[in-house]
Amino acid sequence: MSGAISDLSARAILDSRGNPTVEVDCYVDGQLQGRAAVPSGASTGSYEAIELRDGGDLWVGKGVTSAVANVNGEIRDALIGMDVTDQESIDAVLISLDGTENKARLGANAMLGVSMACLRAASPRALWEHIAGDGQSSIPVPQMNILNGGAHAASNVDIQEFMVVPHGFNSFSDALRAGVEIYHSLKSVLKEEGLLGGIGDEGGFAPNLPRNEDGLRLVLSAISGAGYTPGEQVSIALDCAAQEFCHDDGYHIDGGVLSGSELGQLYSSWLDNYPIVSLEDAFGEDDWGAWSEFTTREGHRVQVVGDDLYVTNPTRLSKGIAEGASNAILIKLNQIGTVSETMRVIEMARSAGFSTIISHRSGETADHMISDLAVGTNAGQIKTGAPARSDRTAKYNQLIRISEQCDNYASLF
Ligand code: 2PG
Ligand code: MG
Repeated sequence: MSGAISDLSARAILDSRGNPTVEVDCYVDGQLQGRAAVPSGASTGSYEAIELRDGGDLWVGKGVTSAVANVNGEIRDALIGMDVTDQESIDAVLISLDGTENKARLGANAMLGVSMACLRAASPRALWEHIAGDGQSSIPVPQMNILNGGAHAASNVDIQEFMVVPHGFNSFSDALRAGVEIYHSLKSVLKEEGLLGGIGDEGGFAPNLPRNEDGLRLVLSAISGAGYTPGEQVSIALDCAAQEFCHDDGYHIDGGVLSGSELGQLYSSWLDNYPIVSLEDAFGEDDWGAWSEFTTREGHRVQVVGDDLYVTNPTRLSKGIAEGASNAILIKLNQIGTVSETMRVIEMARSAGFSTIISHRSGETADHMISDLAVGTNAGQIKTGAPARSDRTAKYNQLIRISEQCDNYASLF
């Protein structure tokens, strides 16, 4: 939709954890053309772009009044009249207006809300088609987080996410159905073992477990219990979010303290015994040596994914590429704060032969732009939580809609 931005208007709405977040409306030639809402993390990397929060007592310190005011004031004034289809220039103006390295002044939440709303407003057709342009598109293979731990649960489990990856199917709908059946199967398995309790932030079950490895065992029996062949049809992905249990003296896991090398050995034993295809944030965000050691040894048999390690930041990604720290990257719009910068990081990863996984945050809204982004950039994979709770199913449901038009289901191998 070509045309000039005639207005931008932001408000605070609620996210899936009950915290305020920024929603932005973009008007083109007087018409509302694009609306977008910003997600928010819990296990955030310290190198992420800064999410502006008010602090103080209101909203438990999580208010976004100043971020909203930045959109409705300074940002609106700077962008009015710009061509809404010129995403690069819009984002460049946002970045120079902010003037900081990490978007701390205007807030990455304010800036991303605007950047996303403009992307939507600029799309005359389905968003994924607009993003794809003349390029390839595909429906991504999902990583579905069915057992939650770490910062997303009140349990004793250190590993943050136990996910199933339904890769052995010819269509997205078959893959999604398998994931859903396994989610329900896990519920039965947990019930049988007397472990059924709460739900974590991403809609997965959140039991207390004797050891982290029990999560693998339970997910494995959920896969078989649903009638699928582990490893062939459905495999396991983990997001360890290891920064969360990385302390000065080492990694605190299963009641012990391990060095980076020892933790890598523990993961290797899991790779020997379980059909794990992807391992995210296996080590802390500054433990580059452990990352490279592990990727050199295991990168041939597992996807090693940097999330907090890279924070969708080109400088950190280029270090990771140079050092062979991983072979894949998790992509989150709000870690870097604009659409254009996110696109450039996806391109950079792809040129280095890294696989790309487009990701939600643990705090989400009904906005499903990441589904279109994953399809339109031909990312190959998406990570967007359990197939439960509207904030998560919004993304899967958008992929169902898109797959009526796009029948190219990505393959993992
Ligand atoms: C992650 C994300 C999403 P958070 O670590 O990958 O699952 O969690 O948004 O809390 O950083
Ligand atoms: Mg992660």
